[in-house]
Amino acid sequence: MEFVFASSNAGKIREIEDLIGNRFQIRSQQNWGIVPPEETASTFLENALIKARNASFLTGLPAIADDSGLCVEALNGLPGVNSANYAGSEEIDARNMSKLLENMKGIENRRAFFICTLIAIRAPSDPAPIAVEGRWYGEIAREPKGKQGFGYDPIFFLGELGCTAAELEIQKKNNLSHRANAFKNLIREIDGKYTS
Ligand code: ITT
Repeated sequence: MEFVFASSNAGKIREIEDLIGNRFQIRSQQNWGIVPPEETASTFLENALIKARNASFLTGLPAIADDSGLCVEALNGLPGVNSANYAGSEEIDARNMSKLLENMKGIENRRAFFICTLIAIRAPSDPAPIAVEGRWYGEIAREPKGKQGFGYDPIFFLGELGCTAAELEIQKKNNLSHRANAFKNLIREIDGKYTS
């Protein structure tokens, strides 16, 4: 079965290519030159649905969308659905991290989690989307460290490993991450629910 992946984020696309392997075919919406829709909703679930419907409508294919972000306990879940644009409309990872570190100055509770919500639909009008999620718990570091990954990985500290997510090789991140867990759930659901 072939899906369009409703994302234009190069970091996500790299990770999901590794996660999906050859279980089913998946091609980024960038292959069709699709302009990402505005993510106007206040939940990951709704924004994933907006992206999946847009890509499915424009390609005529079943679609998978990933809406994800970082939720910080002491900031009541921020940056949350605005993780990509936390420091402004241009997505620049370094600026987003600086703003978050600035807002965390003097805060001792550093607990946070990444969340990945995935949606699969067979068509834009699919009345029964598959929806799954994965979470990854850690802490906000005091300064960025590491060069792997993308987004907030350099300031996402994993206590049990003693390093940030950006210090992990992609395969290691893909064993542990919110996206890895969500994709495991998605593959199980698709195997059980889609027969062709
Ligand atoms: P698409 O909508 O085109 O997929 P996007 O980057 O706008 O790309 P989201 O709206 O889902 O995607 O925002 C996700 C943001 O959350 C992303 O830009 C990062 O800042 C952050 N994020 C999500 N997963 C992450 C990860 O595994 N590591 C680091 N940061 C992550």
